[in-house]
Amino acid sequence: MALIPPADLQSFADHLSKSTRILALLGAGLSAASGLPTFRGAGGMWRAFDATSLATPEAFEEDSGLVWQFYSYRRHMAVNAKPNRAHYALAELAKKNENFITLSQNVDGLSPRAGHPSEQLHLLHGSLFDIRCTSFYCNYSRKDDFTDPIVPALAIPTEGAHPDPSTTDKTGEEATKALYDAMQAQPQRGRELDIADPNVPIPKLTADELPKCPQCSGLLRPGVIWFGEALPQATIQTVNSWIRDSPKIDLILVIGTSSQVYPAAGYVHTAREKGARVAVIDMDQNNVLKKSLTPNDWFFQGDAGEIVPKLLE
Ligand code: BV8
Ligand code: ZN
Repeated sequence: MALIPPADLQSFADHLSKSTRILALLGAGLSAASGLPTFRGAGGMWRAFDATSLATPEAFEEDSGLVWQFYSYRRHMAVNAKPNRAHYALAELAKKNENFITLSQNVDGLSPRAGHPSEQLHLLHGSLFDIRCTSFYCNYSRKDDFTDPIVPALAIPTEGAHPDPSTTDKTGEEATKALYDAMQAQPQRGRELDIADPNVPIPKLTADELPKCPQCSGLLRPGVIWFGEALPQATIQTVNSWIRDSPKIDLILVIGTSSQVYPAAGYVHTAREKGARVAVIDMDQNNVLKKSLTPNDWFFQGDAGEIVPKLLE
């Protein structure tokens, strides 16, 4: 149970009640209570890969099958997760106060699913459920595609569904036929294998098994912003004009983020420059922002899933 010192809760509640222009910056820690792994904590490793090393155009260029399996796994996890009480509390605050906007680094789709008004929710890093074409001249994209798996080859492997080729003593055509027959003989899919487990063999997918553009047959990619890619222009413009048009920002809530990723993390500094008091909600006592806080700010240590609803009720 997260313990919030009563005096901090009181001073925060007093300030919140007097605040009009409020910002929230969300990170993966907000969705931890929904069971989704964070990037840099324990969940930051996917198989033997550092998740951030797969979130790059270079990784996709090099092995789009591997990167698609990483994203298909995260789509599968996110589509089966539920928004937690903190997602709902932020959505309720946005409904009550049109001068409250949320900047989310999360791509898991949980804030939109919690009913957060979309004109007050800015997804700085895109969404797992937006898909777009990689062909240079093609502008095909689609939003909110929750199909899971998005193509059959990206289904989460299950026990027995892929007979092990090394078990057949046949070779060539005969072996392929034997494996195909074994596949057909599988009565139903077995237990889902934990494809995040480095010991589970990862299927080698060919380019034609990956999601294809219905317009130009080019390779589709997840509609997220990878490292080295610019954040969505329209989103940044909207957020920056909201900040520019704010004579003063009263409060910024910084929830479940290690504040390592820019330009997103830079919004804490921008808000402070506009007079905002800062409230950090994080599991980690040593969150990098902690040392920059003044006695006018707050640091609430614990699970955002528990603390945020308490702070906003
Ligand atoms: C850009 C989408 C320029 C994909 C993500 C060299 C070359 C190019 C760029 C750079 C460079 N060096 C630096 C940069 C900038 C780079 C960057 O910041 N790198 C960092 C790592 C140093 N940024 C970029 O590349 C950005 N683009 O700069 O473009 C440009 C300009 C013009 C033209 C061309 C280019 C793009 C950055 C976006 C990258 N995409 N995600 C995907 O998700 O797969 S970032 C990724 O990290 C996620 O979005 C994630 O949200 C984000 C931040 O991580 P956090 O959310 O903070 O998660 P983390 O695990 O780190 O922390 C969790 C926190 O929660 C912890 O504090 C933990 O204690 C806490 N917690 C855990 N459990 C709980 C909890 N708190 C509360 N309750 C709990 N239960
Ligand atoms: Zn296309």
